[in-house]
Amino acid sequence: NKYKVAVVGATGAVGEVMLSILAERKFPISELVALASERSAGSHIDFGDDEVLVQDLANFDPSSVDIALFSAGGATSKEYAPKFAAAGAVVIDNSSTFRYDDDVPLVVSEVNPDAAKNRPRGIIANPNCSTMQLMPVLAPIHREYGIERVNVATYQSVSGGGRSAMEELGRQTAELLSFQDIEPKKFPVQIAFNLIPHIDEFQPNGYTKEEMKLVWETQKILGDSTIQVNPTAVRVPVFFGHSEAVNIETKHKITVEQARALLGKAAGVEVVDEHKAGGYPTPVTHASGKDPVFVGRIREDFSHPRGLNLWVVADNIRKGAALNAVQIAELLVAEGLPPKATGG
Ligand code: A2P
Ligand code: 11C
Repeated sequence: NKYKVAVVGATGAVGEVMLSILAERKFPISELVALASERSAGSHIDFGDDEVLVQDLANFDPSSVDIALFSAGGATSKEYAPKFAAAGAVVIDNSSTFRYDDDVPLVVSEVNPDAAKNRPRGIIANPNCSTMQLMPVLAPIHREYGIERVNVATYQSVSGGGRSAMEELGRQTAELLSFQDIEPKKFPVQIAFNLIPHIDEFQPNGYTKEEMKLVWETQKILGDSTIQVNPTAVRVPVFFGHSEAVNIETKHKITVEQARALLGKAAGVEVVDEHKAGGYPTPVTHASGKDPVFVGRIREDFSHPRGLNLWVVADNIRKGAALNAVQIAELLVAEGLPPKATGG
């Protein structure tokens, strides 16, 4: 089977990587449709060895699309994802619009792939990048040792905020190094040479939405609403790769050796944990441009009888967004989703 695949937001930071991962993994495509706003309609973007025309989403007829990968912001998903689903496409949506709806599965391909089969609205949600990279690490530990509580502080790169956020870090860095004044636009305050403990909107409880995503999504994906999550989400002046300092409390004690053995065979996870300079993952040295989630600094928490510390790093645009979306599409291929057009 070959499929007509639409990428909505194809010119964006995530969309561009979706295209390259679809080509790299040789996804069975009969036709690739690149969609964006009228701003970039008419331009061309790379898809493998070819170039494809970018079309205006607002004027596009989705009736022949089999699979649509959406990464064009929440408002675009809200308006157009139901239209694509009503036209018979399976939508894999990277925004937070549908993630918390009971009738929309939230899927990490290595963790809960079967959830993707039950999609009454024709929509499958892709988790937020900071939850995404935690799940392949926490799921095997939860299965064998029972996780009761997660304390997590994130160090999130600017690419999570899209192209304009990356441009802002680059511009501010250059301006400050040449003694010019800067004017924050995309971020609430200066991001270059700074840290910002504020991602997405403040909630009535004083947490940010980015922090609450870690709570809601962890419980939904691991299928256990008793897991307590205590999050702090911070933006850092790094271009690619989110990092997380994670402390877990388990029902049954897990030792460093047991954690290394378990994570060493976990799908999508790579352990980098040597007690020497550079023997740990960093966004630049390990994660950027790579598929796995990297785990290091594995330590028993000497302040708690059943506590474990982990340092988790991944490319937020790849595993955190584009790669998992393509892996969900691969689950559809594996389940034998019938394409609308045969022989394509
Ligand atoms: P465009 O290039 O036309 O602005 P990023 O997350 O890197 O900022 O990218 C956002 C992506 O979402 C881009 O591909 C952008 O297209 C697309 N996009 C934003 N708003 C819309 C919209 N209203 N309709 C279609 N695509 C949109
Ligand atoms: C960031 N995690 O790093 C965000 C980007 O809910 O899909 C993705 C927001 C989301 O800014």
